[in-house]
This record gives sequence, structure tokens and C-alpha cells, in this order.
Amino acid sequence: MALTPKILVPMTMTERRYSRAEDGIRAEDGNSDGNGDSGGNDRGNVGIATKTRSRTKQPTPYRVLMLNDDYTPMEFVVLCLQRFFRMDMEAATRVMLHVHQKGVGVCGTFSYEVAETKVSQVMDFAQQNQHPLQCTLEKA
Ligand code: TYC
Repeated sequence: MALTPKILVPMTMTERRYSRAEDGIRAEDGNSDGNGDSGGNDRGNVGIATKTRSRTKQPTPYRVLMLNDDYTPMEFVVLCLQRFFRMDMEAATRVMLHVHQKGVGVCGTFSYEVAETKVSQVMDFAQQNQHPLQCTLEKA
């Protein structure tokens, strides 16, 4: 037998309503008084109530930005947006023209790791094709 101390918490009917899993509270029915002899006088009103709260933190979002330049062909920018940001031809063309006219545009918002990977993919692809296309990220 493990020497784990058992905490006995009397449960009222009201408390028992919180024993649903989606509330994050579990109540184990205690038909024994915890000493293992089942001879207690708690009449099943004693159990162990454990409350767990799940804290799933959302990652800080980062925007990937595309920058305009005078030399990268429009078709190449559209290809990058389709290939690395999964845009269709229409969305990619709209973003490319926005960048062309305004100087900068948002390709998407991601976790830091994903945003960094996408920036590297665009920059590597541009370099391989001898285009000066620049891509960067910023906290969203
Ligand atoms: N300005 C470029 C041209 O006229 C096109 C271009 C668009 C380049 C978007 C970069 O991020 C960019 N060929």
C-alpha cells in the first residue's frame, strides 16, 4: 500500500452537481471512509474531490510582412504567396498588388516558429532566383 494521505471531503448534493468532467472537477465516490475496511459510518457521503483547471496558453501571434521593391517580378511574388501562404491566385494577386501600391502587406499571422519558417522560405526562394524580395515578421 502506498503511503499517500487521502483527503476526505464530505460532499453535499450541491457539490455533486459539479462532478461532470467538463467542469474540470472530478468527484470520486467514496463508499469507504478511506481506511480500507469499508466499515465507516460515512454512508457514501465522503469522497475525494479533485479540481483541475487546464490553462492552455495561446502563443503570441506574429504577422509575416512582404515588402515592396522595384525589381522582383509580380508573378514571382504571387508564386511565393501561393506556395508558402497557401493563397489561391485571386488572394495572392490582391496581396501582391497591395504590397506593390502601399509598400508593405500582411501575408498571414502565425506562431513565432511558423512565422520565422515562412520568412526563411520566402527569402531563400527569392535568393535562389536572384530576386531582392524581402519578407519580415512583427508581433501582431
Ligand atoms: N514592385 C514590383 C514590380 O513592380 C512588384 C512587387 C510586388 C515586388 C510586391 C515585391 O513584395 C513585392 N515588379
